[in-house]
Amino acid sequence: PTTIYLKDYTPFGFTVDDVHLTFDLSPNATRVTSRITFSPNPDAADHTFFLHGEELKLIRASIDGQPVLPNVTDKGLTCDVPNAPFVWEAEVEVDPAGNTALEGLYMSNGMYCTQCEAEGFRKITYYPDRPDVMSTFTVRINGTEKVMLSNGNPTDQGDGFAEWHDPWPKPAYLFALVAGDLINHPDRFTTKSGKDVELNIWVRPGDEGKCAFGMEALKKSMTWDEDVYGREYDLDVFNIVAVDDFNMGAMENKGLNIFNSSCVLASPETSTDDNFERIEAIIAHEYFHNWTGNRITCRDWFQLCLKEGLTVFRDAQFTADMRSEPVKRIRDVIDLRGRQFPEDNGPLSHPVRPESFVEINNFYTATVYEKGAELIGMLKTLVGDEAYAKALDLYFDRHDGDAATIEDWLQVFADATGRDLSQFKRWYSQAGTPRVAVSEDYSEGIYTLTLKQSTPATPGQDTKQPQVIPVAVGLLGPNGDEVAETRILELTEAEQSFTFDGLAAKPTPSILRGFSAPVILEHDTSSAQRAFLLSHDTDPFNRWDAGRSLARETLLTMITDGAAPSGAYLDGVQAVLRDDTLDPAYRALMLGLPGQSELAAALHDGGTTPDPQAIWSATETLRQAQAQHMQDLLPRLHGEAQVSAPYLPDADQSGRRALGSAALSLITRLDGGALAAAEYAKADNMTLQLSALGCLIRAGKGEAELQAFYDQWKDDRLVIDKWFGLQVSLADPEHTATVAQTLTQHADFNWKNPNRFRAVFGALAMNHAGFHHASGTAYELLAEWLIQLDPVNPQTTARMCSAFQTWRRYDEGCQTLIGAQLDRIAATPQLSRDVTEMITRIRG
Ligand code: DPP
Ligand code: ZN
Repeated sequence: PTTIYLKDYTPFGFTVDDVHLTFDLSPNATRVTSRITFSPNPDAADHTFFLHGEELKLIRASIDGQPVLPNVTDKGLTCDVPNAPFVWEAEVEVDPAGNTALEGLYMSNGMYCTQCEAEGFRKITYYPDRPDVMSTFTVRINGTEKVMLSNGNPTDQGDGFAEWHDPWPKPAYLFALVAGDLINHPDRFTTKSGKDVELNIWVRPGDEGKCAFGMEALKKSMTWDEDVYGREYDLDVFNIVAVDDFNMGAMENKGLNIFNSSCVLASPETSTDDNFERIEAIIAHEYFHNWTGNRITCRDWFQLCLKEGLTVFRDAQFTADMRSEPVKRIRDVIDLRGRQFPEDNGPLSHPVRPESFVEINNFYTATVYEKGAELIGMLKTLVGDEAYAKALDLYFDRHDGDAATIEDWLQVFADATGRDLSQFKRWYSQAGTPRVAVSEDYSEGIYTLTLKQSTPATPGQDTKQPQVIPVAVGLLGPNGDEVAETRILELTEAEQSFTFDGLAAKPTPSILRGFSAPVILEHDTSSAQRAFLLSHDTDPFNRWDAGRSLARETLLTMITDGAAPSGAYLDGVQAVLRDDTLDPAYRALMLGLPGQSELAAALHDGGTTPDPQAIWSATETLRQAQAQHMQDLLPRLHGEAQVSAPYLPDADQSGRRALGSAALSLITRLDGGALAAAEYAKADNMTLQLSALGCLIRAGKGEAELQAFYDQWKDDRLVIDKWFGLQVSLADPEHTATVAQTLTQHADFNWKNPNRFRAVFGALAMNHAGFHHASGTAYELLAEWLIQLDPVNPQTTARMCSAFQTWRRYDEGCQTLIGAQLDRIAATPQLSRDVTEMITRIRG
């Protein structure tokens, strides 16, 4: 396979002035006719006329009306062309019904749809399928489907056809087409400047009752982007379509967003509070791409973080504004530590802006998205809110209509603020999670904080340069009062000291407030100090994190020394949970424990080989201790969930349910499931129903409820995904692989549907002790199914390979077992480029 490098970028030899596409739809033989005006690109040195094209049957081609015979390979075609503007026409045939990879034009439940990011358009027609080639598109769809949609505005429609025109030049990855028997949930929105926009969410018949929440989220997103970023919508219509078979969450195609149905359809009976919050965030994310991604796109795929990091950052701001800022921040950091840190500290580690790839689909990662968003947050912290706003205005002004780079992005900040960002740029090129070691000194009223940064070697990067790390620090006095307000320390050297004076006594530092940088803090501090921060810190994030680090510390000593659960932790958390003035959602987060994979990483970092079984047992023991310790408090916490008002998936109600559910899971450890069974029986929304069912499964009960749940929901595919996932993720480690294996035999296990495949195998990989069971059966089961899925859907298969990325942490036995499965996958004939790259990188 060919490796593509950032340093090799050259512009395409031609510009595209306009694109006309005609689709004659037919399930196995859709004809696509393209008419494209090309002109020689004066900025390009190479004028080879190469058009990408894969899995296409070329019927005919012509230039300026004269038939031509291009040179066709399995990657595309070349052709001799005039040294002046010319009109290229081609007719190709594609097979949407046979397209199981869900890339290009394919069918899902009898409906036509497309996915072109990153490189799917080349499976629709011959084209320069690269993001820096932008053009207006005019599309005609001929077919018998009731609804036929494409990008932009509708221009004409009649019996058997529909025409669309998108006036905004766009790269081909933003092209979309949908045709099928769909029903719309319509609404309208008036922009700030008075433009009337028609909004639609299109779904399969039967799903029309699950669109209202998504529509509200869309309107809120539109208002928010006007208010906060000054960005208005720019077409007459905005369409969203829900599709069942989809490799990712959703796609921001211009004016025609296509969503995995799990990321848009919602109802209180079938969706949990977490589903609602996620749907709201994803709708916002895709909508925000209209400016950060579509109006300003990426020059090449190495710049993916330019649109994704920024758009994730924007959707996080939106969620914080709609709900609770500290709760959103804590949840994002849990996610970052749970998904991005393992990636950044293992064989798949790569910079936020990668410098090479074999298959770009393998780089839609937590590093590009979530660490990419952290970089935007740090930039904002470093320059301040006002300068950030000014820089963003300049970015939109200067680059509207461009295919831009990270250099362009940073230049805007440099110009708007006068700041030199050359050191900041290292965040984009250096992979790995920086460690920041803290030491303290106090004498004669002066407190000195010494910070030392280092980043471990990552694949291809043996040594690292110091990065600029904004460390937000506040100081607390002995009685818990804040004696120094939050100050941003800019750590730019390998080691640097910062002083605070005028202090009457040695303070307790609260470091990395709000998680001001995506680093691992190494601070050798006593549990008394952590407990002190847990009860006094004014920064809600650090207060939570103090509890988290106490939990981590006690779990680690339980695992390594067989110690008993720490009283300081149990008392400290109990005190926070008793405080009714605190947001229930926040208190629910306080009850959480570090993930078992995170504990494995911490052990490995400290030089101990993690034993997944021991980690699981310690976690169970600590949970049991929590339950006993808080026995008297739990009924009151559980009572928080009893909301008498009609169900609303808002921050207030969902926080109360989260706390109630966390309490129920502890109560189940004491009463054997009596309360959970009662709660299950009376639950009238999916959040409470699923949490009660989860408690029962964890307690080794709930067989009857599982069956009842299935019977109740067997016709709702999104709920049945939950049914599959829950059984695997909560299975006892001794039986996890068997449970997963049995479920793959279930009549409803439609493995070609990515949501269903992920429900089982995503959950298998997440069940840490079950996945890493010493028998190796889970590894074997996953490998077997990855091998089966690869020829059908390489993209989803490759994504799931990352389950093996942490394999070098574990003992030799595990490594041998996983190594054998990696070898087995690698030896599979005709393995896809996607999976080949993943396995090669994971094996190292
Ligand atoms: N660009 C999509 C998103 O992140 C994924 N393909 O919104
Ligand atoms: Zn995105």
